[in-house]
Amino acid sequence: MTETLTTAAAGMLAEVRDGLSRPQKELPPKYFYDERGSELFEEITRLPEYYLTRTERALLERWMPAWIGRLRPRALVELGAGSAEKTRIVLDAIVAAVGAATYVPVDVSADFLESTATRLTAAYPTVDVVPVVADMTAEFALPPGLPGPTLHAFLGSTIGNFAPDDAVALLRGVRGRMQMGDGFLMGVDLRKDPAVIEAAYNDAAGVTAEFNRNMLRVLNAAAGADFDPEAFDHHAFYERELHRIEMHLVARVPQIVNIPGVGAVRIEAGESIRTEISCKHDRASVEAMLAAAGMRLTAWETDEAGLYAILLAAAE
Ligand code: AVJ
Repeated sequence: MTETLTTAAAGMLAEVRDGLSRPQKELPPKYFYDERGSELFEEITRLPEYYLTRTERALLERWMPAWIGRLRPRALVELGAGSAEKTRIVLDAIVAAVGAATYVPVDVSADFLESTATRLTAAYPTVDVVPVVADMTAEFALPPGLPGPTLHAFLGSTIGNFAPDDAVALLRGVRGRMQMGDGFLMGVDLRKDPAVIEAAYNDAAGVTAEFNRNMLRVLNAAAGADFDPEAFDHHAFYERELHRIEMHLVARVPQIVNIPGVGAVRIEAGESIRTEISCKHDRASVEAMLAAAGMRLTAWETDEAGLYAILLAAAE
């Protein structure tokens, strides 16, 4: 346990040092999510401007019974096990189709996994919950003897946090854990009028701005840094060439941030730290990523307005 914590802390410092020494300073979006960050994200998913979560939920409700009825998976492996709500739609369909199943939530947070496992075990008496603590971008092994076929799921458009090359690397990892006959379920936010996308990341209530600043609080608590979150403005814009939202924290005044193990980092007035990219896709870009990872699309559905897609893929 101590070993894990030490390794994680060292990894964090290396990432922070690395990210803050680039010409465009950046920090990894996984550092949004302490308890407060997860709460803020939950709040984002209920905002009127943030269409992603509710659109994905409606698509899952509409299509899971049919897709699950065809695949008849005996196990569900979910990357970045998030809040359990979207999981429940998939699990409900699996339980309805095949009765019993094994659910493998994969997440970096052991605490989070434990509470998810406890909750789901209580709600699904025929589901065996086997959590795996792992970083989804690194190699990890599934529990041995998982019943097949297995449905591998990556929901919430979290794939958008990865630039195309990194996304393909992640999907290759998924492919490496798939057997022939397994399925891969993913949710992706689609390219559309940039004004609609920008509104989703610049909500009127300012929740996304607080979520963005929360990363600095996380680094203060976890790495002993002395960021002043109030000295940074939230800035989110759609980068049209790269089809992605970029979220930045822009320094209001020049400042020097001290981070033990990293040192003193100078940030000029108006200089920004990029905290997240959220890449938007279309069917062609998704098919290209899948092909590069050794998979092929077997089902694709969008909402009527074409805001969001869920898809199923098979191993080639
Ligand atoms: C959880 C990565 C899908 O990119 O829309 C929401 C995170 N950031 N508002 C997204 C997020 C700002 C979200 N993902």
